Amino acid sequence: MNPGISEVILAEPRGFCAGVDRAIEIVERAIAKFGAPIYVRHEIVHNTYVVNELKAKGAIFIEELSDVPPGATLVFSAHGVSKAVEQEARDRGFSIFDATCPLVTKVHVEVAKLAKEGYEFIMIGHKGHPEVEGTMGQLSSGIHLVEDVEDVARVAPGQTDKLAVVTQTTLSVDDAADIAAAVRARFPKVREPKQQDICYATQNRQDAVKIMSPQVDLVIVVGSPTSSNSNRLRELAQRLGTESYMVDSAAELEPGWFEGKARVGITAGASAPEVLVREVIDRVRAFGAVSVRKMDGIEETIKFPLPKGLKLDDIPPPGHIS
Ligand code: 0CG
Ligand code: SF4
Repeated sequence: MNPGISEVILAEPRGFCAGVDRAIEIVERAIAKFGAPIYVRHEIVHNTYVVNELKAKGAIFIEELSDVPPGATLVFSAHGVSKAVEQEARDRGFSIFDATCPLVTKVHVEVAKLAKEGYEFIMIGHKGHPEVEGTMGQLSSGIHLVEDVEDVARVAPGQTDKLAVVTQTTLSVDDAADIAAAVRARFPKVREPKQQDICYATQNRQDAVKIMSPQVDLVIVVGSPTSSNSNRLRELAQRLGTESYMVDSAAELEPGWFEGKARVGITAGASAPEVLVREVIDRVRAFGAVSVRKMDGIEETIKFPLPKGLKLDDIPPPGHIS
């Protein structure tokens, strides 16, 4: 019990985005329609709880397509895949459902379109992240990754007349702007996306943390360690001068964090389910919080359609890609 905590403030918006809702629904519908097991390439979204729930329902998560048996149904994760992975999955004859977020696909489409026009790309993103591998893997060459401003000084495109910037969708909005400015300074003719590639959900959750942080003494972010957008929320609160921790579940909360903290802010990454937020609130109440207040914030109404073939009367043939 910590008598110091007077109030919990909930960030708005927080938690699931439209791309995550859709990706989870694709796996659930595939299981309901075709029966378990359904294979999923990579964690469908970067959340331990979501992955464990889907495993319990009959999903099998794999990284290598060689681990998927012939004739199986395979779902690509929300983060997207490279052309090589897509081709290998087709060659192996799987029934494929693509849960790539439409906002990631939009970046893939832009890369393919500009590449045909002779462009090379500077991609702003985190090395090794599956979305970066998927976007860079839309082309066999000509995409150069920069992770920070220092990388911009080192990057060596083959030409600079036709150069375009693309970004990972889940970056720090402020860091990406700084890196893009450095790219612009070094390559003044560079083409930038009309609308930033950083998605609405990443932007809105970071904006909410910017409003919330100065009002609280501690920020708790619900999210898994692998989740880029969740990590960015914790990092942002910390940069704004508010002590901040990211937890995968309420069990990870440490009582010591709350000592001397009157107001506690809670948010959740785009892949973190609300049930975990509720459990965190309950535990913070048990530590002594008196009231829970929801911040005012943007209401997100965006929803993405499901791929064809997942309605109950619509069974696709083997080897299709939807
Ligand atoms: O934030 P990243 O890209 O790591 O993904 P996560 O699965 O956490 O969230 C949304 C998606 C895709
Ligand atoms: Fe799509 Fe953004 Fe959600 Fe990723 S975080 S799944 S890009 S809406």
